[in-house]
Amino acid sequence: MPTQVWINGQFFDKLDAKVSVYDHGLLYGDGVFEGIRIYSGKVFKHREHIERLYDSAKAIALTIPLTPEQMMKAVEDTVAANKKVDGYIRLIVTRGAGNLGLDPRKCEPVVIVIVDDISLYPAELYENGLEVVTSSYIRNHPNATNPRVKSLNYLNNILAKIEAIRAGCLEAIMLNHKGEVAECTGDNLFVVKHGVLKTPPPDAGILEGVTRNLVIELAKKAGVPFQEATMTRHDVYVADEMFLTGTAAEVIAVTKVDGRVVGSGKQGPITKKLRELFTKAIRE
Ligand code: PXG
Repeated sequence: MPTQVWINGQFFDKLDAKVSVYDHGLLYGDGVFEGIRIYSGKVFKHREHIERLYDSAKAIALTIPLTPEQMMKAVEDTVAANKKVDGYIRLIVTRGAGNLGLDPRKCEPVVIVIVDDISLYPAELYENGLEVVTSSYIRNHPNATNPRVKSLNYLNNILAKIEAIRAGCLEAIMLNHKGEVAECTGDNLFVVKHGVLKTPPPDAGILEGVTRNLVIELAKKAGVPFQEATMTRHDVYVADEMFLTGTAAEVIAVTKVDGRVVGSGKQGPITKKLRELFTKAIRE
């Protein structure tokens, strides 16, 4: 059976799952989304993702035509229809089809649930770590399209990603308008310095990642000293360890930044420990 995509309450075969060319999600990137994992047949951190989706929608004045409970059921139904045990859910709410103008008042929101697979970084990168560069594109100013909103407008991040790829890397660190470290193009960033785990605070211009929050919780439980900290590029250059977190990447070590070797040049001990705790958490 082809992949079944849920659109506004109906299932469509993948190739027949379509939206209007007048949809403001396509025309203007007007909408919000979530990326969620399915581990062992369970939707991972389902409520956290749904909550963030509704917060994102509220922030852009988009009323989702379902209650959170109905949304969760649509997700569960789509997972079941696709018989997915391990996979990836892309939940999208677009402003919907309107006319060719920015005014969203004629738009009827479209809710889409896609259940498919996710491609991981090659396994050896989880052992050896990623090399990253700092992007010349800064993260969006919080008074523009706020990074705390997971909106359909990812052009800024895509430009940073292209820059990373051109530099021979898979990820880029994005700074904020003050020159402070924010996050990567689709992952949050952590460093370890003198045994203390640090990550930028939400107001540094980041998406407050579900994986980020889980890793903080795991670190605290394991007794790893932790603080949210404002950081500059210098802090990542001189870090003892560095790693990224995200639904797609999970927890992955970074071993080189702008050509500088991070710590020992290998996945560090605290990163390793947190990766193990994360792996345990997704199995539970
Ligand atoms: N920052 C940004 C800008 C993101 O887009 C994260 C941090 C991590 O958040 P979570 O909640 O996932 O821990 C994200 C999430 C993809 C993909 O296809 C990207 C994300 C999630 C899932 C898939 O590249 N980004």
